[in-house]
Amino acid sequence: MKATKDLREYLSVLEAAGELKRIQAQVDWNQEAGAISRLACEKREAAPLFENIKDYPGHRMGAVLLGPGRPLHARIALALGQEDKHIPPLKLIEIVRERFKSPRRPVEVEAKKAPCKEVIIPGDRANLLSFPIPQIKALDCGRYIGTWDIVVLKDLDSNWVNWGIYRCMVKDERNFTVLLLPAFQAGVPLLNQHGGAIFGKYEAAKKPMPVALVIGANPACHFAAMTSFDYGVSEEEMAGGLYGSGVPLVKCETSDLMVPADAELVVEAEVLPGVRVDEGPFGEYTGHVAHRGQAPLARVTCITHRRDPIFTMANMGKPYDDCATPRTILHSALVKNRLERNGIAVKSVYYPGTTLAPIIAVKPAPAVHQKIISTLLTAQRLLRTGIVFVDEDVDVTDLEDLWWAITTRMHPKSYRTVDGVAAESLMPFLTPEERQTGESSVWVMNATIPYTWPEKFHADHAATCDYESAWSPEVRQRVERRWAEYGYGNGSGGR
Ligand SMILES: Cc1cc2nc3c(=O)[nH]c(=O)nc-3n(C[C@H](O)[C@H](O)[C@H](O)COP(=O)(O)O)c2cc1C
Ligand SMILES: [Mn+2]
Repeated sequence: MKATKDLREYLSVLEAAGELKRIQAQVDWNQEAGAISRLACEKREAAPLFENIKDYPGHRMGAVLLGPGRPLHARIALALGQEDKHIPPLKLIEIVRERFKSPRRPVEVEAKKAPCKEVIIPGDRANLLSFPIPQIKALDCGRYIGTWDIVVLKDLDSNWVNWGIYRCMVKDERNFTVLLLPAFQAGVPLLNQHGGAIFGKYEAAKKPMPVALVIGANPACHFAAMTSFDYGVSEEEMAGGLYGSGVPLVKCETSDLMVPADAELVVEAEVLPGVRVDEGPFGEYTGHVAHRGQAPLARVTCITHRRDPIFTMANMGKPYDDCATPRTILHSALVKNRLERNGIAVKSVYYPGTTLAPIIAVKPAPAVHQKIISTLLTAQRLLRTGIVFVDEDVDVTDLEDLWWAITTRMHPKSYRTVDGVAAESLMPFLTPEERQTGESSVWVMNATIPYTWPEKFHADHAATCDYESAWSPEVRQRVERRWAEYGYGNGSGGR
């Protein structure tokens, strides 16, 4: 089945699967919608669609629409067109891996056929505050228009178009901040974020940078925008890969940028060179606040939207939220493909939680672990706090299995760090010095049994002892055949 066509189709798929809750009671955009949707994440309740928002009659807002469900990845599976929301994560990762391998060029549609142009408001009449932009948390510094968004930018000196999900805060009716992180810090190229790298070029040329802030496109587009592809990769085409065909795009009114035609709301703007305003703190995907201080400012040039636009918000915080949940799948697929392209075949990759530290099951071989570390570090953002290597018998999606491997197979003295790697500036563990240099460390845990041990030594001291490994197939077949005869049922157990 294809990925869902637009946000509205996705909402009906969610509702049919018990993953959407329409809330008709009046809810305040100021903190209440934020608190409800965070509690829904923590309780794994259905995603709220607020249909009655204080001060905004007629407006609707969906929250945490790609957040944690039942099971965790239910909404990701549904957005990607899976009929069974219970599909195991490793299967979903394989599906995404294939789709990432077939990017598709977008398809241009005429403005009159683009739903996002049903209403066009020129810049001099535009008012951001006419939309129900939420103050999500008490500790956030303001109202965030861009959380579940796509920030569309075009490189200054090439045809590369970049999509990224970056947080954007409303400053007033016509201005908002975009958290574009500097491409360089203390002279060190970070390239952590492509938007910041592109803006750096405009700023050096003292030119305003056209930007389109897209809200409520089909989920495949947001998935592409939140995946940390390499510099120069087109998220537009990756969105087409995830979507199953080229995504329909339409030209902006006030720039040459192209935006998803099915989006609910598009804010066209210019980011001003040399201007910075206060931004932060903001509750972030690490489960901590991240305060940065200053961010570039964008001035609105036009707003276009669907009739009765549905506003959407993410609610970042301690896992799981709508960053961590999709990225456990997206980044696992990205990394497995990257390793494959570099000639390294691993059995499985999984990023639990915040997607900052992958668990990789790989057959031990000379130098394989170091090759994996090097391959991931060339990507800048795929290895940010640590990495765990496990043997192929470990289920990388099962944290109990992982902890068993770490506590029994990892030699305590093998724990190590790789120093001098690019720091992720939102990490709470960074020291004041590391925030200046942009350099930090990642840890490596090798929870695999050394492949160099003689077979007899391994068999006597380190062979696995579970049902699969400790009995012959004949004995197991007999036990399984007679299972009901012993009085056991067919249930799969309570774990
Ligand atoms: C809800 C949400 C908000 C995000 N906010 C930011 C942000 O403000 N700045 C940032 O650099 N990345 C942010 N990210 C992560 C980026 O989307 C991600 O790193 C992506 O790869 C950025 O695109 P780029 O690789 O083209 O720079 C956010 C992700 C999500 C899901
Ligand atoms: Mn990019």
